Amino acid sequence: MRVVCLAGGVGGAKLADGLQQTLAPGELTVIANTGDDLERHSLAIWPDYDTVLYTLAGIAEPGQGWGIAGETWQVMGQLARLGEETWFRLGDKDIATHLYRTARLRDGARPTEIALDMSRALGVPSRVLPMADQPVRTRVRTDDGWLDFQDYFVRLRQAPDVREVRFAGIESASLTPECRDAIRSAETIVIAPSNPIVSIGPILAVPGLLAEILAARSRGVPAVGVSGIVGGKALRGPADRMMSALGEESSALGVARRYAAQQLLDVFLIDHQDDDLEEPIKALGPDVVVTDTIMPNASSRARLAGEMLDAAAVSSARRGPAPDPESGLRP
Ligand code: FO1
Repeated sequence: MRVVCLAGGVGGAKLADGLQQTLAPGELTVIANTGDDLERHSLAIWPDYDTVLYTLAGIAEPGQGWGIAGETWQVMGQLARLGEETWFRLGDKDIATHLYRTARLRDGARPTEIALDMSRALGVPSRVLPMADQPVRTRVRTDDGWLDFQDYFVRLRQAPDVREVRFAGIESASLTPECRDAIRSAETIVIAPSNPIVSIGPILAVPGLLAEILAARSRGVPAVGVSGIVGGKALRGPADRMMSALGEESSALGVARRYAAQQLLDVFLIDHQDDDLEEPIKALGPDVVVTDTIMPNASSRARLAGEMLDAAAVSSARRGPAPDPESGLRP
């Protein structure tokens, strides 16, 4: 069962871990958001990618969800003594990742190549791919003007209202052969419970990527998503406030509307707390499964991942073979 999972940071990493537990080695490919990437202290930092990588390698810091377990903070402490701004905190072990990556980039390696080498080195049985090899930077417009994403997210603790979101550089980004091949050979596409605007949004905005997913869907490959907004609140991060500020409904229905508008969903999983949204979401097109979507531990990650794959298989069997692209008729 070859699965492609589109993922942002912590929520995406948890679901990817559940999928990795459920699937055989090599069957999972994660396409990770790179819009959150930044350069600090002259180092190339890929927060969402690293969160997924560390989680799948079993070395993620369990409490905060990002960074490496058992970190020390000697380098940050010394940088602070030298008068550097240290609001974006990099642990000592994490810094090794950024040093390695920055050197490889300087030597001309492609980000995807570096990513695959890193996941191999850490013994990860899945493929974790950056969404593109070209730099894409998410920027948000607040009442005080445009901000880099991590300025908004970490330095300002997501306090300002977001009026507009832009993925700088997206027009020059292109689908990598690795992402294209993964989608072309996928038997199920999974959309993780990540922020639909700034985590899944940039991935879908990579030119050619959505078209590949839609082509897979038209071949009968099911696409399954799960809401990261439960009871109107984001499980983590600012997705709920962002959706409201952008005039969208901050709920599982709001998330489903986004994905359904892009023809992305065969089936959508929502939490028991949102069972009143089942019918309105079904009216948008996808099948709906109401379940427990919160993942407090490893076994709940595997359970949710398994339920998503089962729901995708049921939906695909119910819908039958894809329509003939010429006639629009099902065989
Ligand atoms: N998040 C924070 O809230 N504070 C930090 O200091 C911080 C540092 C950091 C360093 C490396 C890394 O890979 C992630 C880090 N994150 C930090 C998480 C990150 O900013 C966000 O979780 C994502 O960008 C949002 O998906």
